[in-house]
Amino acid sequence: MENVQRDLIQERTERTRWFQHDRFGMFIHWGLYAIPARGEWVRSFEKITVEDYQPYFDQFDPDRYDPKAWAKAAKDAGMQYAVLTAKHHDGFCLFDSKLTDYKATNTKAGRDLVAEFLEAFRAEGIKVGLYYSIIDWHHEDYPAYGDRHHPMRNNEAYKRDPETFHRYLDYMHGQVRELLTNYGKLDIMWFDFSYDNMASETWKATELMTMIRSLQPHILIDNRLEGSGEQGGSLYTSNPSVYAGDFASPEQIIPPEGVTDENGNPVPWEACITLNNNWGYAAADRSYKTPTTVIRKLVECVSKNGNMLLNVGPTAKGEIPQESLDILAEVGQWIKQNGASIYGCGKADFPKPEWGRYTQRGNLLYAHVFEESIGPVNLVGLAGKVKKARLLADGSELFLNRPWSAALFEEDAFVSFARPEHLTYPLPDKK
Ligand code: JFZ
Repeated sequence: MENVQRDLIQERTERTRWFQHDRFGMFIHWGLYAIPARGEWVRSFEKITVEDYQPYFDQFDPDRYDPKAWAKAAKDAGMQYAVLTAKHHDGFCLFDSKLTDYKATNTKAGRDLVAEFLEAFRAEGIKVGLYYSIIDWHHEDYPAYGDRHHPMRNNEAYKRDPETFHRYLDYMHGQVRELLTNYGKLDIMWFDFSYDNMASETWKATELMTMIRSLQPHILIDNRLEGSGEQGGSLYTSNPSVYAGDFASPEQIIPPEGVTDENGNPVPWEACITLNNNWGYAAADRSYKTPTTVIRKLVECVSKNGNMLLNVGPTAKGEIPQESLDILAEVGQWIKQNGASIYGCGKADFPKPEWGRYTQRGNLLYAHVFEESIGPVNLVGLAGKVKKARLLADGSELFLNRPWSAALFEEDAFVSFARPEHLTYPLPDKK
């Protein structure tokens, strides 16, 4: 038994190798909710009935959908993978499922939007994943009675027969099979989400996982089939369940200490973060993060062995909002010069410095200076351990004087330090 568990963790470590290298991805929340433009929960929050939501299906016409432009924006931002909502909680499918009529091909879009997304992103060399909501507010056999978020929860007429839930499970498993069979190699399957008693085996999770692993053995799966708290969270133990998933998915938060299991061993994780305060397009939400914040939060994730999945919410027309594109472009400018401090990097061997953060890859330590200093940046704790310092952006050398302070960084300057065993630059002439 113990060996079996060790194998599961070992397999997870191998499967997630690329993921833990790539560090930075694009999340895309897109669906009918882009039309009301008040976020992807609009149907639930505003208690909109299936009937009153129908006009959005009838009107959906993303005539400026150009996934090549999305892929280019992701590429230029330095993102290495992308995850698109194939189906969100409202049940609308961006892909051409044979199991429902509630899909993009039956709207004015008239296209399989998932297929085109996958093609465009793969062409840019970006790894691809699909988000699939295991909650479904549209399917007639999805139990409103069990859904505390369901808009019709308190409507007696709407409480469906729990005995028919298996039909929903057939549908859900069937759609996952379609996605894993008809769309080539997928790198990530991102399920969302378990709650209350709607968790783990309620979804027939063992069966689902067995199918997924048999169809696409290398695919990464998030941890939201299992749920958290008492009924789940086995990803954080030395005994993960078969449906524990490959990585933790903290949402709108960067875990203070990163993510480790009960024995202190690192668990792969990915913080999913919005650019403003909504996942789906929200026209009135102007509270965008600054590029500096995004960069620093990405650095923070990497400094704690984690990834960042940064969200965009395309409009009803199919375009990523200009505000988001502008932020991504600036992040990309920074990544172009400083990507070496992100990709393949993780937690450093040294504690967080007072002026910023370290990331590290092998013998290279990257110092991310967030805070202006008066005089040299202090490198307390590095004495004798750093051989050479240079500015990552332009390769210029930095003066290291005893007792180990480095001179002259501007705010948001970044230095790389080659440690003694990895000396690539000649030391300055000794007088
Ligand atoms: C979920 C979705 O509901 C949301 O629309 C978005 O897709 C996000 C990435 O994931 O959000 C959640 C999931 C779980 C909880 C809260 C929000 N939860 O368990 O409390």
